[in-house]
Amino acid sequence: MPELHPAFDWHLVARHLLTSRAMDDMEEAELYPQGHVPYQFSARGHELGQILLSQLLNRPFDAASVYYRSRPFMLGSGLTAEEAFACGMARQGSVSAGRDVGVVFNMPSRGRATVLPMSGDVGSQFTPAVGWAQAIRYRVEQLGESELEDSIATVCGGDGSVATNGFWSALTIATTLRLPVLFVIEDNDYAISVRKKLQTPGGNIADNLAAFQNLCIWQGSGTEPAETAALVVEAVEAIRRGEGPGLLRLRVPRLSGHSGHDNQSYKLEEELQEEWGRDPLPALKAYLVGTLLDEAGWEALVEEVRQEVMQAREAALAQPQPDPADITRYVWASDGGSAQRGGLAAEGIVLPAGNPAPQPTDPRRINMIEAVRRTLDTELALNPRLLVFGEDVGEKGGVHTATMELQKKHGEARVFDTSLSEEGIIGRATGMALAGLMPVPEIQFRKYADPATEQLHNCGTLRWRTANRFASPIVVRVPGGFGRKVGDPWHSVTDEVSFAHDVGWRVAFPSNAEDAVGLLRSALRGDDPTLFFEHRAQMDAAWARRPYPGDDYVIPFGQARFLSTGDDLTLVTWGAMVERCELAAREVDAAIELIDLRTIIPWDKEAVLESVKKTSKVLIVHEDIGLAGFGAEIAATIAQEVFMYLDGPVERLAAPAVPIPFNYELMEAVVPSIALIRSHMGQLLAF
Ligand SMILES: Cc1ncc(C[n+]2csc(CCOP(=O)(O)OP(=O)(O)O)c2C)c(N)n1
Repeated sequence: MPELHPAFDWHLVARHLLTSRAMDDMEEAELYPQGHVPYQFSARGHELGQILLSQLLNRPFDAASVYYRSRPFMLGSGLTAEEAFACGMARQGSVSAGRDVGVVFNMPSRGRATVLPMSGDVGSQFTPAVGWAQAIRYRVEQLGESELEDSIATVCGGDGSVATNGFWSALTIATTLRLPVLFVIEDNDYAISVRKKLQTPGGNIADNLAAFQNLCIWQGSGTEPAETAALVVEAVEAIRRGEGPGLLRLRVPRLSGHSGHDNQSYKLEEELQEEWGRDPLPALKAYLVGTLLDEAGWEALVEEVRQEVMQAREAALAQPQPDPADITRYVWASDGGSAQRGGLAAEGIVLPAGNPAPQPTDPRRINMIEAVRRTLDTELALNPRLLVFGEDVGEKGGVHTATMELQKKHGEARVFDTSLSEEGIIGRATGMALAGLMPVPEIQFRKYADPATEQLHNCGTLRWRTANRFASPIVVRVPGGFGRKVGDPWHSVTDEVSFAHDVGWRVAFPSNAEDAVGLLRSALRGDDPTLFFEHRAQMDAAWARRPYPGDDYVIPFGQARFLSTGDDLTLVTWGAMVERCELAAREVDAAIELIDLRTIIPWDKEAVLESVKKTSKVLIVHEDIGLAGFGAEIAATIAQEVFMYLDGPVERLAAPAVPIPFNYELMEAVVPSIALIRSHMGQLLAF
């Protein structure tokens, strides 16, 4: 009689596997056809390895970044069957309060792993997991939290997920930095209907990674209890001992369709039969009957679990529907207070509120780059959880020099270069913030945030999607915009409107050094994800230089600055256009009320509307293209809310819908010029 692997509570393994199976049965046979579960994902065939893994993740800072096939792992990590049903039924008691798909989970630790908020995008789970792993190391080595020493991060995905950018980005980060993270690939041969040979040559990612440096590899059956148990234990222990990172490939069958509506027509009959031959349920029964319990004991357990699952189903069905009145809550920290996990506030850390009055001690004016550098420097000194990173940010000090000397001063663990992957930079930052740090990544130029789009979206919506269980406040510095001497389609993009359209992001767009200090510091001490735009034309512009307003200076978001007041015309702008608007306004013989919004999200609606009520005429100027630019939002708000006060059309002046050109004359023809701003003001004043 074989010995049961001693690392596991096999009774619990059986219970969780039977629970998962009974839930899939009920959902497939009744709840999905009846419409109670609108979107069904079965884990049938995948259960064993997941449940075994869940039992090993018992250190206080262990984390798992899982995917939609991971419900057995969730049950093993403490999610109840009622909660799991409630998730599928989108009820109030679901882990997202009915906001997200039933298998898109999140869960603060219940004595086992913290389950990082999942996303629906395949592959997006990988880079936050390596961020968590890097945060473990940071907290142990830099913050002295030795009790976290052997904690690890794990991340699960299917054979299709190994083709994604996120997988490769995370693998690069994990192996170059030798992070304590285990990649678990549940290889079921298919990504919906696409066979795995299209995901990796030959179909076996573990074989293909054999030559990858700094990576331990294990692979084998995910359905044979003795073999799977030995593999999972070996892998987890090796990562805990610091031998990681590693990749564990478990071969499993997907015994149901990809999701509720998939009938698997693309699989041959023999293939289906072969897959059922690898069902882990009878294999587990054979492993346990005669060792842990007898045949009658097994049957009794099956029946007991079935009864429990039926009760859980009824309890979930009886749960209330979520209240539509709450649906806009939890986009921002201010909506519901700190999350249970993620950011500093969740760990009870309160940073000084700062002083909204500038207190310069030196009248000399610094440029915007120096303003950013000084603010990062003081906040690094104030907050030991703050980290600054990105491409060329470390030794070189950034291609825009904003981080010059910071690595020397604060050390390589806190100010560092990253691999060239924007998805990796932002996804890692998300994982670090979830682990209680304040990451401040730099994206080298606005255009190069493109590869990070998925991670930016998911970071922004994370608090809302988890109904405030988790938050991921990060501050992303993004230089961009036209240069004073040169522009081009790659380095001169602003496109701030797409960030404004990204749910959950605060967006700052300072025009000068003083505002840069106040807004950046406010973001760094805040609890929401923030995009901080650094305009290339303003970085060293004489106009933008100001005295340093002090180490405690903050500007609350959503408060515009009035550069001039007047009754004749309201001029609304931000970023580099503020300078041009001010120069243009000087040349006009009228009383212009010039408003620098300073932040796009939130924008100071009240200041703009009050001004328009007074002047009755408004011109909005921005350098991003006019087509669906942020000016359209402002114009629509004015038209809707103060229409009766208007004495002329709501005018917008912005770039035509083309990229910024390389040739200087062409560039100046695209970016709104002082002359053009002046002539638009003149026309509107004469209207
Ligand atoms: C970025 C992205 N592209 C496409 C999809 C649609 N989609 C959902 S699951 C899936 C297949 C994933 O297969 P695999 O990673 O092998 O996991 P399995 O479902 O087999 O467990 C696809 C294409 C998605 N969710 N995200």
